[in-house]
Order: sequence, then structure tokens, then C-alpha cells
Amino acid sequence: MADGGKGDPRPKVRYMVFGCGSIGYNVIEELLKETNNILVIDSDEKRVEDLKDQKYQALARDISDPDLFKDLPIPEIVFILSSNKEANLNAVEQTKKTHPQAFSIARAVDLFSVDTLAEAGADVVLYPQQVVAKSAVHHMKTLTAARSAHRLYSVFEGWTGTLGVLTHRNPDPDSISSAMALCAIAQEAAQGQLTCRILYEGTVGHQENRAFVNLLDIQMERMTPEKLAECNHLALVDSPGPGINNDLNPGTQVDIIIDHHSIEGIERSYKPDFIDIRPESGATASIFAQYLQELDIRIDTKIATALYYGIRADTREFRRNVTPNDLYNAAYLLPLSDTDLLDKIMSPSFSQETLEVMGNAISTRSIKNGYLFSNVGFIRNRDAIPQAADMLVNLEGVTTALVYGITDAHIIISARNKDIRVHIGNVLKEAFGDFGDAGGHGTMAAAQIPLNYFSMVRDKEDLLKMIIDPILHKFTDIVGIDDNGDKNEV
Ligand SMILES: [Mn+2]
Repeated sequence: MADGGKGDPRPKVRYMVFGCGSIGYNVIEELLKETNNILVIDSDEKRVEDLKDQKYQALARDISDPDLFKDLPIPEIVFILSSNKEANLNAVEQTKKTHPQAFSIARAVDLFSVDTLAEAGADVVLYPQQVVAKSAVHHMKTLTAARSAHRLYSVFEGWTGTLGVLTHRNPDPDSISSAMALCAIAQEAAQGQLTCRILYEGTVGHQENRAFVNLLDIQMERMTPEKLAECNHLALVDSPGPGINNDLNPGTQVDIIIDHHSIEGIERSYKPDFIDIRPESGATASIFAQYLQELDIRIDTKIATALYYGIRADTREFRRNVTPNDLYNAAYLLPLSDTDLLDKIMSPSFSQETLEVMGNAISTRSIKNGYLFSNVGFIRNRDAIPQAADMLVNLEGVTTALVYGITDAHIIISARNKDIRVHIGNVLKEAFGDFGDAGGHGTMAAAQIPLNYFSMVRDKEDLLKMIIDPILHKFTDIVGIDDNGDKNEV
């Protein structure tokens, strides 16, 4: 008979525990903190009498009985914890058959039983030896994380003057929020003796990242050699060493490095005061969230919001390289964050110009052999160009998108590429390197060609039309598109 709903007249019990050896007894003790709605079943009659003397509800029954649940109440949750392998298997099978709605947790007596019990229908199988091993490793990790956090804190003690916290080049929310958190830790640890400055190189591109910086009112300064010289101490976040994705001289003495990028192949000529690199972490912000918890430093809303957003952005909304630890840290930060602000950061308004550039990129596109070219004309906001390239490379039939426009002083070219045979960074470098700055990665690259004395030309759109063909010619030559035909296939 299947278990009935509310109308079922048979008695019910919240927890039914089969087997009351040392493990079973400890489980009962834990469950009693919540309820005494527990029925214990053990084959040892003497044991059952002892339990009854202790005012537990207990029954003597052979757990290998093929009619195990006869005359027993309907359980909600069944614990199967005896030390008898066959008896436990029988109890799992009987539970599945008689009370399919009940949730069952079974103890595997040996490694082999782990699979057998799971196949028989146990919802959770515990192999105590493995549970102890996992718990030991977990404790070890928690301890080392705690130790790192306290070591970081103690590094700042006695520091005075200025600490420069460097993000990586073109900083993203992971890097920026990590820098903010490091400043918070440093200022508390140095008890007001330390001034912190967040320094960055490159640009904060993409409207979502700019919204992040503006809405959270983050104070950052562009790095210059003068500012660097004013710093008594240097820290690097979200970058594994000087000269790697930052504009520091590779030999620069950096006192603190905290990152989650792999360090294979990095040689250091000196040892920083503090270094914590965890390639297993989905975000540097996640490492900082853990420090702040370990150190019990009060996290203000701004930092919590920034770190949460940093973890979220670096793991592509918890979908890429995300670990349980990242999720745990994000869950810790979320209630401390400003969710209205998060909403605003994640849906920043497009500027009119961005929209216009996108529109121009779409309407002027031409495609040849999978290569898309778009001329967006004269622009003020150059960030709109890579965004247009990002969008257009996803167009059907397009493997590589090249979007270009002109500012007062430069021709700006942005390329996106999906063709694994082409390294677009190298192609741009070869095609445009002689005219200006050009290069990038295999999938994304950019070039910036100074107009020099052509910058005096009033009508920039005409100028672009006049000079772009010979410039692009080098590119089409390299990638092997013949220029004779009409490029407009669309
Ligand atoms: Mn990162």
C-alpha cells in the first residue's frame, strides 16, 4: 500500500533510525536537538531495552527481515546505519518498495556497498571513512585559509606612508573590488597609519564596468611613474606578478600579490612579503571575501556589493570556473550588498552615441569570405567600436568582424574573431603595426592609427573614406581576401 496523504490513518514518524550502534546513537543525539519524533529500530533486544530506559522510542526487530516495515509507522526520513552490510541493503530496498516517498540515508559498511546502496535507491550514501577524510581535508583548507588571512593582516602592522594597490591593465570588477577590499584590510590593520591608493592602467571599458565604478563611487587613479614613486609599498591584485597584464617593470619590487591566475612559468627574482595565489578560485574577489570573513572585518555595503559583482562577473554569472567556495562566498556577500545598485550596474543605459555607433555598424556592414567590415564613421566614444565588433562577430556566416571609425586624432579598429586558424592579434599587428599601435589576442584585437597632420582635416568622415581602403588593403592581403570583387554579399 502506498503512503497516503493527510487522510491516511496509519501513524507517522518523522525519523526512523535502523541500527543503533555508535553511529546510530550519535545521529539520534543530533536529531534530538530538533525533535523527539524518532523511532529507533535495532536487532539487539538488550540495546533496545537500554534505549527505552533512556526514554527513547525503540523497537527490537531484525533489520534483514523481508517484511521490515510491517506494523511500523510511516516514516518521513529513514536512517539506515547498522554495521551489517546485507541488513542495510535490505532496509534500503524495503524502504524504496514500501515507502517510496520517504527520504533515505544509508551507511555503507565498505567501499563496494557505496554503489550497491545507491543503486538500490538510497538517496544519500555515507561511507564513514570517506566522510572523516573529506572533513579532515576541509578543516585543513579552512585552517590554511584562516592562517593566510591573519598573515596578510599582520603584514600591514607597522606599515606607514602610502600603499599603492595596482589592478591589472584595463581593470575589471574582479580586480577593482579586490583592490577595494585590500585597502579596507590594510587600513584597519595599519590602524590609520597607511594611505591607500588604487592605481590602474588602460581604460575601464564596457558600460557595465563604468557603471560599476561610477555607481559605487570608486576612487581610482591612473598609474604614472610619479604616482608609483610616491608609494612606499605596492600590492598587486588579480595579476600574478609585475609585468604580467600590468604595465609595471617586471623587476619592480611588489610587496603583496593576491591572485587566482596560474603562476606556471613565472620566475621571481625576490620574494614578496605576502603572496597568495589560488588558481582553484573562480575570482580574486572570492579570496578577499574569505579574508574578510576570517578576519571578521566589518564589510561595508559598497565593498560587499563590489566583491559580489566581481565574483559574479569573473565566473560569467556563476557559469565559468565556479567552485562551491565561490558560491559560498557570493552567498555570504549577497545579503550585505545593495541589490538596487546591483540591478543598476547590470542594466546600465546605453548612451545615445553607443546606440548610433551600433546602428552604423549594422547598416554599413559588408561581408566577404566570412570577414565582416563596418565603418562607423566619426565617433567620440571609442568603446562603442569593440562593442559593435562583439555583436557583429555573432552574425550568421561571420567568423571575423572588423569595425573601424575615426576620432579627432586616430583611426580606431577593433576586431573579433571565431576562426581558430587565424590569430587576429598577430594579423592586426602585421597589417597596422607600421602605422600605429596594433595587436591583441587570437580572438580579440585592436589597432589605433594616429592621424598626425591629417588630424587638421575638418571632415573626418571623408578623410576616413579616402584613406581606409589602402590601409585595409594590407589586412585583406594578409588574410587572403581578394579585393577585386564586390565585398557586399549581404
Ligand atoms: Mn579575476
